[in-house]
Amino acid sequence: MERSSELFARAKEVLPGGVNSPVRAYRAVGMTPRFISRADGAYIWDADGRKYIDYVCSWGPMILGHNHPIIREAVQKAVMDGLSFGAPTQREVEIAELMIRMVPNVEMVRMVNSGTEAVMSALRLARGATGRDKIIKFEGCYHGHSDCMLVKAGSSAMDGGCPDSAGVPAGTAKDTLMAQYNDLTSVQQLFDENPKQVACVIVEPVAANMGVVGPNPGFLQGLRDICDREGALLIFDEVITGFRLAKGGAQEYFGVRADIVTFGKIIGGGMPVGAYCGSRELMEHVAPCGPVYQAGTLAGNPVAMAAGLAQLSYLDTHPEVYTAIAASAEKLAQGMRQAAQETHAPVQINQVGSLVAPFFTPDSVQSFSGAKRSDLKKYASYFGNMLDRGIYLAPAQFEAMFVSAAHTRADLEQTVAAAKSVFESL
Ligand code: KE4
Repeated sequence: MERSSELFARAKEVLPGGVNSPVRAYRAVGMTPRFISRADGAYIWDADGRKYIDYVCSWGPMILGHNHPIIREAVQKAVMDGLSFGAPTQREVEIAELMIRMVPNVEMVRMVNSGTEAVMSALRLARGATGRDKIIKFEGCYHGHSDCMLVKAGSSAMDGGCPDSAGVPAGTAKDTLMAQYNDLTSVQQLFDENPKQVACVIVEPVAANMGVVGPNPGFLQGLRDICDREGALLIFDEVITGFRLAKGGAQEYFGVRADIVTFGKIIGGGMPVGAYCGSRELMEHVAPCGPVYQAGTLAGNPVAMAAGLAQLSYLDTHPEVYTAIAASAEKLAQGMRQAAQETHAPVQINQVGSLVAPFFTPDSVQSFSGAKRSDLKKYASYFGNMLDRGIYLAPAQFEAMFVSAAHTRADLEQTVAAAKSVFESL
């Protein structure tokens, strides 16, 4: 681990915490982060040459595995024509047409450069279209780092103990109202307390930034019904679930219609891409058509579009990927549950589609309060022991395991065996 240690020492001199995104610093698990030098298929190699089975998958984008030849070749070809023009290109039209074909209830797309930017823009659109200021989000859900979303946020905002970030003015935070995931009463109560003031409800259709917690039956449709009754917009933040749960994402998977859908991760194929989508009527509020301003130098970047178009086109023509990754995740989850039972370890394994997460608690986890009961010290110990066994997991409890089309049966069996040996030591 010498090379990673050396690099981390240097990194901490020039990057806050030695990283460009907090979760990568391994603070939640109290270890020196592994610096990664390359990746291929389901595997990554660290700077010291150690190989791991990768369940981070760049936090979701690598649904087909790393370094997929179709995506690599598309990028290599695109690069030959230039890196960026700041002008409209054919590929932006092609990927938007494809996304509209794959995703229900969307008629227009606006490309941005990250999930954060997609959510920030979607919230501005919701406020601009409704003329209302307040937003309802759910405690423990994470929607990127725009100011109004850094209120009781999930993901690594939880790890650093700063779910309410410094630097967010009270004037901003006051318009962000907090509900509880899987609790429709908490949502209705906020509408009752703020009549005709709520522009939108934003939700991760599957909460994957508190570990993985799926929606209870009726929860998402309940949000749809409340928003319809209250004249608010429903935003599905599908930065993780988009093009992962199904071709059409969570709207297709759960059969619930959102007004605005945000994407990231998978739609960039590993390159920096985000998007927000909705009906023509809504999206034509966005500049230059309408008064909601949003812009970006590298939005729709031709190389990034080439990567995203290659990945989405593959998913569109290979729908069998979805049944395969869900089956792999089910096998992984079942194997880990059996390992927990055989070792009498207090571990819950949640799984929705190709998303999996362990919680170190004897009780089932169906809410954020349940997720917070997980023993974080046990998670840290599990993480370190799994790393030693060649399994690369999220270095924090409040994340997800991402299963890709590249994970083989042998990879899954090796992962379950490693988990069992670690559970025995808990
Ligand atoms: P980005 O700005 O990181 O591209 O996307 C923000 C975002 C928005 N919405 C959801 C549901 C998300 O999960 C994310 C980002 N996910 C985290 C992982 N939990 C990215 C990893 C990181 O922060 O380094």
